[in-house]
Amino acid sequence: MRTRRTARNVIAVFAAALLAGSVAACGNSDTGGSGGEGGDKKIVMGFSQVGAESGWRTANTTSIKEAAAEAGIELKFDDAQQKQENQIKAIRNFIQQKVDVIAFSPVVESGWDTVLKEAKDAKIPVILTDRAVDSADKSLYKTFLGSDFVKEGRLSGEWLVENTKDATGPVNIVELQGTTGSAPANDRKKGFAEAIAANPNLKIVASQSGDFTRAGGKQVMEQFLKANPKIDVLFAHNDDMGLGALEAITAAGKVPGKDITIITIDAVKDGMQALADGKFNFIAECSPLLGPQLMDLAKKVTAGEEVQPRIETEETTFTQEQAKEALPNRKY
Ligand code: GYE
Repeated sequence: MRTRRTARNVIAVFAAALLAGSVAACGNSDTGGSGGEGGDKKIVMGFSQVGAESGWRTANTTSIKEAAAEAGIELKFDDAQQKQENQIKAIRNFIQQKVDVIAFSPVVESGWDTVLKEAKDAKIPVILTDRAVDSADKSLYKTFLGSDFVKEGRLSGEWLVENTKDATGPVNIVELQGTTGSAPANDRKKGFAEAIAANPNLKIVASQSGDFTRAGGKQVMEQFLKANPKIDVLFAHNDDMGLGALEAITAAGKVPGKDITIITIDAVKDGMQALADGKFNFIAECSPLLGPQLMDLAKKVTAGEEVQPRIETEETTFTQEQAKEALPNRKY
C-alpha cells in the first residue's frame, strides 16, 4: 500500500518536472523567447557589426536597426571596429546573456569554429549576414543572407573586357582590395580575375588592400601612382576606396573617369554621384538593405522553423547614364 502510493507520487513529481521543463523551453526564461503562451515576449537578437568603415556599412546598420524596431525585436548591437577579437568577445557576451538569436557579419572568413560551437552548445541559433565564414561544419549556423561577391567581381571584369575590346596596347589595371581575409575582398578579386583572364592585354600591375575605407583608398592609390607611370584602370572593391582614390588621382594631375577608368562596387549615394558626374565609369551594386530579411529569418529560426541555408540578395549594375537616372531616388 505504502509502496504503491510512493510510486504514484514519484510519477506525479516527474510529470510536473517534465511539464515545467517544456514550458521553460518555449519561453526561454527571462530574455523572452519567440514562442510560448501568449507569444508577447520580445525576441532578443545580439548583433555584432563589422564596424563603420564605409557608406555601405552605415546604410546596413541603419537598415538593421530600423527593421528590428519595426519587427518588435529587441536588438543588442555591438560595433567591432573591424576587429575579429572584438566580434568573438561580443558573441560570447551574447551567449552569456542568453539572447534568443545571434546575427553577425564576420569581418574575416576564417577562425570562427570555436565561438560558433559555443553558441551551438548553448542552443542559440546563429545567422550570418552580409559576409560568409569558411567553416566546414555548416551546422554551426542556420543560414547566410548576403550578396554573391564573386558575381560582383565578375560583372565588373566583364564590363571592362567589353569596354576595352578596341584597345590596341596593354591595359594596366590597379586593384584596391577590401579588408584582407574578408569574404568580399577574396571573392571580388577572384570574380574579376576570372572575367579578364582570357584577355592577356588586361594586366593587373598592382593589387593591395585599402581596408574598405576612404583613407585607405587614398593612401594606397598615392603609392600606386608613384610606382606605376602608366595606370589605365582602377578596380576598387568598394565605392569608398574609389572615392578616396579620386583625391590621389586629381592631386597627381590626372582626370578620374577619363585618364583612368574607375570601376567600383556598392552603389551607395556618394559613389552614384561620382558615377553620374563622370568620375567613376561603372559600379556593380551590392545591397546593404538586409534588415527586413534578417528580422524575418530571426523570427523563423527562433520559432524552430527550417530556413534555406543560403539567401542571396538581388542586385544590378550601373553605367554613368543609369546612375544619373537612379540617383534622385537613391535611399542611401
Ligand atoms: O562592399 C564595403 C563594406 O561586406 C559587402 O563591406 C560588405 C562590404 C562593402 O565595407 O563597402
